[in-house]
Amino acid sequence: AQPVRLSEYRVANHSVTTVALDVALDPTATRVNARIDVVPHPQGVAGAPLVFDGDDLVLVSLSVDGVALPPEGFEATPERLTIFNPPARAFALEIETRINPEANTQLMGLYRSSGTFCTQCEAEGFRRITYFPDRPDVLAVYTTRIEADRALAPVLLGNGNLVETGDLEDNRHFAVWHDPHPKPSYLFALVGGDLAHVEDHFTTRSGREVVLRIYVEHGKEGRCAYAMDALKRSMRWDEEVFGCEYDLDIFMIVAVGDFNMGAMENKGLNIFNDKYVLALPDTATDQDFAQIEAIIAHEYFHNWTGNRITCRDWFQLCLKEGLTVFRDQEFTSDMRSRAVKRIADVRLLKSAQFSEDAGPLAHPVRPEIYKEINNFYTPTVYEKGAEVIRVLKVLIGAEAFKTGLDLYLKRHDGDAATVEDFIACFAEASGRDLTQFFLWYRQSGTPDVSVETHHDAVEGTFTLDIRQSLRPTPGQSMKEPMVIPLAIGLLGEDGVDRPLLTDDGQQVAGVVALNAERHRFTFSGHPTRPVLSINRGFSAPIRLKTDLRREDLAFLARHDSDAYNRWQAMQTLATQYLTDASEAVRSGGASPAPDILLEAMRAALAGSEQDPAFAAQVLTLPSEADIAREIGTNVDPSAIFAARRALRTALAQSLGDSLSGLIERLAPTSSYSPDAISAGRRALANVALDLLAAAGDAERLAAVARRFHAADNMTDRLAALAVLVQHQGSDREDALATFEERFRTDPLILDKWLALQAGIPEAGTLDRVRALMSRPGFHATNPNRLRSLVGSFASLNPTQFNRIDGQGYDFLAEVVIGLDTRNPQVAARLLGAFKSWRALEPARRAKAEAALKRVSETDGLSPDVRDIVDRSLA
Ligand code: BAL
Ligand code: ZN
Repeated sequence: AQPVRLSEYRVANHSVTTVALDVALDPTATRVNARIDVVPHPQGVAGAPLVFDGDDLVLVSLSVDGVALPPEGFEATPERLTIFNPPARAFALEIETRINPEANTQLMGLYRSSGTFCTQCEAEGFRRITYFPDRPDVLAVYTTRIEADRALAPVLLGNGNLVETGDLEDNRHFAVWHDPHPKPSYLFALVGGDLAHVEDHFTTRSGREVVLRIYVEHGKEGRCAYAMDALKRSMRWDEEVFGCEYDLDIFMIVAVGDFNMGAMENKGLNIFNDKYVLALPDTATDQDFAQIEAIIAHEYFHNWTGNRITCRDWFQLCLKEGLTVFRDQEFTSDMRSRAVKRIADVRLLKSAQFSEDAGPLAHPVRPEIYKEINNFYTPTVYEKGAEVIRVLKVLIGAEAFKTGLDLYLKRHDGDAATVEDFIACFAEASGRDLTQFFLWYRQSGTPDVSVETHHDAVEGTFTLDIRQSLRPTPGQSMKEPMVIPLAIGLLGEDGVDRPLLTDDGQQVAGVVALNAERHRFTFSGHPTRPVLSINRGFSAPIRLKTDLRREDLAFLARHDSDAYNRWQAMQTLATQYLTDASEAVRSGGASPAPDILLEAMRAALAGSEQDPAFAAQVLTLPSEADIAREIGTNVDPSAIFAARRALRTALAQSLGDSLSGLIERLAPTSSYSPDAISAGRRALANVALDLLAAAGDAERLAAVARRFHAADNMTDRLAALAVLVQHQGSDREDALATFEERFRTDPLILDKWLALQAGIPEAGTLDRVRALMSRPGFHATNPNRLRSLVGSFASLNPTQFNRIDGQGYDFLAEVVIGLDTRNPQVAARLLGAFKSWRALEPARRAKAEAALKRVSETDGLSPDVRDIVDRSLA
């Protein structure tokens, strides 16, 4: 495939004002009649041929203003429709195509999921339904008529408002939907099937009555209450916090089982992976409830940031995704705990995005070139995209930020906008030149910031010498210094923040901004050495090195007024210990003494019941992947695992009594509720349980097994099972069998069971995963099943994916090659698990490279997998 470049953006030569689609649903031969009102674009090339996109299409007929075009007047291939001499004025194009939803295993365009007809058009799926200028800057008003056999599809849904329904001959019926808001084709959707629904209502702040419906498979209606409640809270919150009001008479969510993404924000008709809709205490964990709340909110928030204001081209994807993630993060922070949400977001950013930024798939938040846009729905676009907006807010202040955002929502309503349009609103609102800030969108890679401190007891000054650098990343060998806001505090011996005074005695706010490679900041009024707390709240997405001593980190973990940095201090302490210990395992030397870390953990445990959700985060050690990322090169996953396991054993032995006592005190006194406070108590109890059992003590494991059997909710049941599967023994297999028996008819729940088994850090796991793939209930075409089993194995089981014999890599390569012909998007996503292969020690690196080369040498790879494998090997 030819690369697409931002620098080559041109308006479409032909734009579209209205689209009337008439779709006669049939499992294998759906007929699509599209009447498309076309106008030559005033800035397009005059007299240019009309070129519409297609993908796997069969043209049946074509006319212009009601007159069939002669064969010499056009060319139709599966990928393109070209009309050589279109009228130089507005005209109506009528296109009939025939498509086969049943055969659509890519799950892009119109396809069937368990018998339900549904669509996925972002990014380029609409062209699999009809020929169209399938690009986000072509905005049109859509009317969709859908007809089908009533028995096959009694429910027919489209974008916008329902305007007509009726019966037809032969037991067929139809529905007509009209969406008055001009939209790009990627937001088109339709659904037809035999679905149940639950209904509720919402009155917007200006008095619009909105019907809310969630459509699910029959029998699942009872699992929608939490999603519906989350939707209503999202709608109210968006009015109150961002001034965004809903703009149609109905808002619908349809849950389907086969879905490439998490969910999709089609106008008025969100289509969701059912994983992010269905929840009851017995079927969903606290984490599931939280994710449902966040994703319902995210898709709903797109109604303004994405739909009312869309993207000019796919390079601007972060314009809607980064901003909408930022908005859903704020929503969750308001609904739950801001500090805990911040920690969870930073954990995700570091594990998914920092690792991407450090490897061969690194790309800027706003890429400038792509071969396959599906591969750019990445943590960099989403999570770093949100972080960059947070950096902007810290830099210009909350007030100017709000003014800028209000301006953006007003000025660009109805536009297909760019990141430049967005930033211009904040430059105007703040009166600041944001040229340097824009580097956050242009330069890939995570900035390294190092801080050296110096205390002068005689002068009473404390000096920070700060240096920033940015390593080369693919396509970017030279980098410019970034603007980096660092929120700071200086703690006195009593643990209280001291005033921040410059050397001439002026008090300064708690943020210093870097804009050059080196900076020196001097603070006065410090006869004794203060302890530096820096990058509070993770004010910038950087890799930070300081000269803080272990005692300082333990002090910060206890006293920092910034909750995020209390957590970060403990993480840094544990990470430093574990990187040293991993090195010791590898070299056969003695591991360092973990005394300071143990004491810090003991202190955290003692105060844990004041804020259980926060304490659960503090007591969770850095993951093996976190430690690998910190080590950076020549990584040996087995050594990391051994070091981490030894530390967990030491913690279990040292803190055992406190952990047992805590678990007892946190025992629930009332029935399950998914609220944040109750979830926090469960989280802390389950972190304690996991640590307590870490030494593999038989009595403790038996207690975990009892807890598994007695659990009255999925959170506690799964947490206990997760502990048991980490330890060999009959309890493990018994518990797995009990779980399977109980939930064997529910694939979404069995996904959790698959994921736990895929994560077992033992040599037998690969065989287990292969066996699970062959079991009758495993549908190897369903993205959720694949992600749970294969995705978990490749991304969450470092020792087994990185087996020294290379079989983990071979397995993933084999799955990707097999899947690629059916679902390239999911195949490419799974292949992304190789993103850190170059950081491995030489023996594993060679095996990973060989597996990647095998994929690369496979004939007929999809553009999706070809793009990932080529970039991975480059
Ligand atoms: N637009 C794709 C799904 C999402 O980010 O909401
Ligand atoms: Zn989104």
